[in-house]
Amino acid sequence: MPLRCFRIPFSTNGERVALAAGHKGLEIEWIDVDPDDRSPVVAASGQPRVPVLEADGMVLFDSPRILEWLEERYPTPALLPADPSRRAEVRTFVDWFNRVWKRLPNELEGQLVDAEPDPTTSVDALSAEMRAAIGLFEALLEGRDYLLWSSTSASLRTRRSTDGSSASTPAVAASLARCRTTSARTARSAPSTSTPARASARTGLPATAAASGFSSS
Ligand SMILES: N[C@@H](CCC(=O)N[C@@H](CS)C(=O)NCC(=O)O)C(=O)O
Repeated sequence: MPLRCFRIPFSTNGERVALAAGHKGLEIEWIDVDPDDRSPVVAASGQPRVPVLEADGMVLFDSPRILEWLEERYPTPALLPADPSRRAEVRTFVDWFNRVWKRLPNELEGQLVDAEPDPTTSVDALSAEMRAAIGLFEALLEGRDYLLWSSTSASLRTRRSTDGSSASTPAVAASLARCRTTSARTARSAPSTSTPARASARTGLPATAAASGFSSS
C-alpha cells in the first residue's frame, strides 16, 4: 500500500515525516499543497493542517501521531529506543519541544506575518530567546551523537528548528550534519514544487534543504 502525504514544501511538521520516512527507507508520494488553498487537505482529512498521511486506508494528521504510526507499522530501523524508560524520556522531550520550545518559532512567524502581531513580544525578543535556547541543545549533545539517546527520533523532530547554529554550538552543528547525512542517503531526488503537484521521492526533501539543513521556518 503506497504512502501518500499532503504537505507544504519546507514546512517543519512535514519535514518530520520526510525525515522519518527517509530514516526508514520508505517511499512517499508527496502531494504539494497551496498554502492559500487547503481544500484538498480538508477534503482528505476534514481539517486544514498539513502534514496529512494516507496509508493502509487510513488518514492521519498531526506529525507526532504520524511518526508514532510509522514507527509502529515500520519498526525497523527504529526511531525510538527499545527500552521503555528511554522511550518515555524521548516522548517526554518531544512533547516539551512541541509545546514549549516550538512556541518560539511559531510566535516569531506570527510577528512576521500576522496583520496584528502580539504586542507583548517582538522579533528581537523572540530571536534572542531562541538563540539562548540553543545552548540547551548543545548541552544535551555533550558526549553523545544524538539528543537523549542513540535513537534519532528526538533529533529528527527537533532538527530544523534548531538549525542556524554556529561555531559557538559545535555539538548541535555536528548533530545536524549527521542528520543531513542520513537524509541525503535517502533523499536523492527532489520533488516537483508545482501546486498541487505529486512527486515520489525517498523522503521528498527538496534537494536544497537536504544539502543545507533547511532554511526558513
Ligand atoms: N500539530 C500539527 C501542526 C500542523 C501545522 O500547524 N501545520 C502547519 C504547516 S507546518 C499548517 O498547516 N498550518 C496552517 C494552519 O495553521 O492553518 C503537526 O505537528 O502536524
